[in-house]
Amino acid sequence: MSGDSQGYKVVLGVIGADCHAVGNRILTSVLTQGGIEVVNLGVMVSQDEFIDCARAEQAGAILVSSIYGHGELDCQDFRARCEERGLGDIVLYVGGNLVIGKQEFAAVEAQFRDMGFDRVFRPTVDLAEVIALLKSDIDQRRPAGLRNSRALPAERLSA
Ligand code: B12
Repeated sequence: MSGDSQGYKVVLGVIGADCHAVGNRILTSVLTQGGIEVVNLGVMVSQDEFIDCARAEQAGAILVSSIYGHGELDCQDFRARCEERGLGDIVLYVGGNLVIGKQEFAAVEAQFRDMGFDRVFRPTVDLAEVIALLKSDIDQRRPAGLRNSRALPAERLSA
């Protein structure tokens, strides 16, 4: 794996009042090694902090972690907030221990997909798979002429 970001830039953080920091550091390290530039906001990040950063950095995706079990509450209306702030088409991923206790992952996945997340990951996900999906999803959201470039559609920048 190379460390060259090839124009793939993401904003990463742990949402809400969640202070679990270890997975966040691992994600940053593995994604960076996998050719993705990571702007890491660390822990206890609000929805607007993710969105402000994604706009300022012209990122192709927001990656939300939630480990302490309050993901549903913290992520509520995240996609709608992105839309309000001009990032309606941004790739939105969420992963971690999203709900309290043990629940069927398929149900959790369906719940977060309904909330507007493009992909939902369990804690044991293979991060090599995440890297491949991320590159493909970011490419698909870009206009053809801008594939593998950092530039975003002009309408996003003016919102
Ligand atoms: C260490 C730890 C703590 C430490 C955190 C220290 C720190 N600063 O990091 C302390 C003691 C502070 C703590 C506190 C709490 N904790 Co705690 N903690 C843990 C513990 C033991 C390990 C977490 C860890 O580091 N895992 C290792 C990393 C590598 O794994 P990870 O975080 O899951 O991240 C990986 C994946 O989830 C995935 N991933 C994560 N996000 C994303 C996002 C995307 C997009 C993708 C693709 C993948 C992905 O990739 C990561 C890297 O591999 C876990 C139990 C466990 N074995 O997991 C409990 C655990 C997470 N804690 C738990 C709880 C409940 C709490 C508290 C609420 C307890 C309390 N009552 O106070 C508080 C919350 C405090 C807060 N405000 O956040 C529960 C959560 C339960 C749930 N979700 O249902 C767990 C699971 C323990 C349990 N079995 O009950 N905790």
